[in-house]
Amino acid sequence: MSSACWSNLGCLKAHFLGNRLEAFLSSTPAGEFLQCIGIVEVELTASKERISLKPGVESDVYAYIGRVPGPLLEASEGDSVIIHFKNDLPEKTTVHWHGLHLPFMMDGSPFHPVEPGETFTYTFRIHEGTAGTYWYHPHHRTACQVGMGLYGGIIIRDPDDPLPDTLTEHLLILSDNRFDENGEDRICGVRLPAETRGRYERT
Ligand SMILES: [Cu+2]
Repeated sequence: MSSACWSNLGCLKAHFLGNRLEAFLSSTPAGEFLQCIGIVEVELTASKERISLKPGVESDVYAYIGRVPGPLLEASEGDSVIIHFKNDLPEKTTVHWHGLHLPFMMDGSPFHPVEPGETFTYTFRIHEGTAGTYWYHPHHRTACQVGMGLYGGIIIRDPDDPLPDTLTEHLLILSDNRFDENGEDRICGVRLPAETRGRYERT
């Protein structure tokens, strides 16, 4: 099995499974490819963008590589993951890898914010027994930044994935973006009613 993630670094991931490796090599420079075996290495930038989430209406959103939701991160148990993160937002942020077991420093907690204009490289290994579906999101002003569009899916696979290749997968991400009918932000830029404030600020 081989798959490419969203980076422009070239190939990102591959497994040695007979001649499928050769097929991958034929379209990718070998040197670049060999560096990536068992490694998922991607670039991820958070930035403010203006996009349409609803036909005919544009909103100022927070996006990962210009997308809401952010790109899907795929890895397998045993892989090493390297995320070159850049914060192009006008405020601090983090990337928290929700549900994955990894070192505290790499967990994108509120204790390790990435300042505007700064970069941080998240590195961690995917443990055995992790296969499943997860998501990533910030942990700085969490409700606001998630509500503005910062979230994306993660799929971790068992190297011996029992699902046949012929099966088509669809990942469904349901989100509760906070914009009004005119596309205006209704969570970050507004003062929330007192009765709801704690609920949002303490998440
Ligand atoms: Cu979370």
